[in-house]
Amino acid sequence: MRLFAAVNPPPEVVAELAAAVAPLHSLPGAAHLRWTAPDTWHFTLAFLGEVDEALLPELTERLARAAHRHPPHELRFARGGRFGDRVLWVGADGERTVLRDLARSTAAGARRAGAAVDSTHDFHAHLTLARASGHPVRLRPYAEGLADFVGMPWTVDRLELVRSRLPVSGLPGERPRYETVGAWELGRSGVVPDGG
Ligand code: 2AM
Repeated sequence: MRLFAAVNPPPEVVAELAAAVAPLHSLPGAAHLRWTAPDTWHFTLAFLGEVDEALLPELTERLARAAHRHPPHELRFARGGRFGDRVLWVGADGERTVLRDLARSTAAGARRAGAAVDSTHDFHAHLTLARASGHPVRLRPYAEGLADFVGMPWTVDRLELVRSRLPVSGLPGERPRYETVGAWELGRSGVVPDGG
């Protein structure tokens, strides 16, 4: 199964960011971008790719330990950025070094469990808002549209392991479906209880 580890912002923070992003949909070329859905917005800490189901017990154990080693911390979404004209993202302000350390532990734990986590790029906190779809669009005005954005603070207090199911229909605009398969509170041992 295709897996990644992530942290998810609370709904009011997502709503605030969605309001800041809304005007960008009127910029030239916006219809040619593949926009991510606000209800799936997250910071990816580690992308695990295809993982054999047999690795899940050890992976779960390792990720629980990684979560346990880092305290809850405060972030804000802040400022737009881009990877060339391929990806438009929003970054983070606040206790970013804690998030980075959590990301490094998560990647290391997943690697020890046998997942082929990419080790060539260090963690760069970014939430993908839109991706190029093949039709060229200049992303600079989009990133500039978020240059002054600084959102409300939120507390990162749990690490999630998410399964990603890629679209199979081939219909344009169809997005991957995400399903949380494990969650651990930061700074504490044990899993997040049901409904928590
Ligand atoms: P991205 O937003 O920077 O593209 C699910 O695909 C999540 O895993 C996305 O948030 C995506 O990050 C991230 N990811 C990181 N590396 C990836 C890769 N090589 N392929 C697909 N997704 C990747």
